[in-house]
Amino acid sequence: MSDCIFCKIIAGEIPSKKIYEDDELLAFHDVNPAAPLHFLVIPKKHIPNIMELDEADAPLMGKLLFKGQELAAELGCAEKGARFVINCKSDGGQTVDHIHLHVLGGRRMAWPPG
Ligand code: DGP
Repeated sequence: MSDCIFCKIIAGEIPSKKIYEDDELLAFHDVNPAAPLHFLVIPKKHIPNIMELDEADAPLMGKLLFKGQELAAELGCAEKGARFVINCKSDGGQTVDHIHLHVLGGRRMAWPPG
């Protein structure tokens, strides 16, 4: 999608600190980290938010979640864990309309979120 920041990151038009890439997924560090480790995993397919997933997207989202787990473990969170978050639309606090998994680690998280 031409005006989507994350599609521009996928296309290389906006730089990012890339962690992982394959034909379906991209992972990169969040520009505004909320924890010592904070990265995003996104599908290359432009899906605006979790409410707009089709059933056919289920394998892709499973792969995305598993990649988030693998990368979190590789980046030091295997023992103590991490927070895995997908914000959705305005009440969910979503600011970029391209579905993304936040992975936050390296500190103890509070619950419930604000
Ligand atoms: P959300 O509020 O769930 O939509 O989170 C969007 C996140 O995306 C937010 O934590 C900041 C991050 N972000 C926004 N623009 C950029 C960017 O240009 N580069 C990177 N690396 N992260 C971005």
